[in-house]
Amino acid sequence: MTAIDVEALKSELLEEVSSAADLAALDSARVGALGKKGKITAAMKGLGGLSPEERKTTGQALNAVKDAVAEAIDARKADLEAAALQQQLESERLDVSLPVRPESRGKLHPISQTMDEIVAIFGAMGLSVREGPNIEDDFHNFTALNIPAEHPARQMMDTFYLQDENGNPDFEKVLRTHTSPVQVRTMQSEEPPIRIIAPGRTYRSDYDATHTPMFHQVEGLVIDKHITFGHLKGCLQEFCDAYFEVENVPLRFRPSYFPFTEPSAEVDIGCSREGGELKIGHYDDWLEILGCGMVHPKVLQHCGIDPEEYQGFAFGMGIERIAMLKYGIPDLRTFYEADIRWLKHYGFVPLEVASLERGLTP
Ligand code: 2U9
Repeated sequence: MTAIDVEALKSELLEEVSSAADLAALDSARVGALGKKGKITAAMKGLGGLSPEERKTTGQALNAVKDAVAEAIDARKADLEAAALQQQLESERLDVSLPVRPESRGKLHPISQTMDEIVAIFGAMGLSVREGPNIEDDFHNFTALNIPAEHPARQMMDTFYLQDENGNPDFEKVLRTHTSPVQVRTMQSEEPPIRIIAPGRTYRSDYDATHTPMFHQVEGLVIDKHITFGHLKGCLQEFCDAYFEVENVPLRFRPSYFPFTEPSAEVDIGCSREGGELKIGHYDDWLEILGCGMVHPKVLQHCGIDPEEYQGFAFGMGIERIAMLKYGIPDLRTFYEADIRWLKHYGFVPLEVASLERGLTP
């Protein structure tokens, strides 16, 4: 066995380590030097053929080479990792001086805004919100409201009748035609005094320029021991002044008929349509905005309230209609077209919540 040229082996291996261009090349240099089939391991195996003296010195020298190569690998690895990090920092640099991209904010739909305003106004008068199911039974939508079977009001309301999956003819569910069933349910489950409003979706099979199959209503109900038509007038006057932001809006109560109220009235507000522009206030024209009346004694009875002891008033209005009046929206159907340009134009800034203290509209 010839003597091993340890120095030559050392410089060859160190050269391989220092010339490794990346971590993968460095790893193959490591395997080639220190691995099971690596050059140092092979040289160690060759020691057996040397004289005892040479074996000792060469063995020590090979161990020193092994340590030197391992150390060089660690150092090269640290260099390569630092270089990779530096390169990543350069290529992923953030320019913090760039202005932020403009953020596109959503808007509140005019229906939501109008509902919030209505809730704020009646809330300040002590009425709180109740909700109920959109799918109703015949009793809550009709019978309790003094609209018995065969009553013409059932046809007038263009009801959507629902079927169960077996086509059972006794299945009597409907899409609610008004939010009145919410008040029926409240009277059934709560004790007077009752002071509530019921805003929500309602459904009628009707579609033209002024009717859509789904629309929104808000109804109000106040039940107590000595409630009069005077309370109704005061409540609606306060509502109209606050909602239209006009002091003492002229109100006109015209006698009308609803099965669930007696007496019943339709309410007009004073307005001017001169020059094609609608103005609300003390002018010589009138505009219908809502219906109302004293709750019919039969309705109180159906809901478990003694009409000898309690009476109350109720009112109802279409939310789209009063939103169109206040915000100058000319066409009902545009409420449901989900046209983003329409929403940007007629929508409201979210989080600027309607309140009487801050002004209803931002
Ligand atoms: C109960 C008792 C009475 C609610 C009322 C009206 C008059 C009314 C219409 C306005 C326009 C519906 O959206 S619209 O088509 N509503 O005119 N609503 S009194 O009366 C009730 C409700 C519930 C238990």
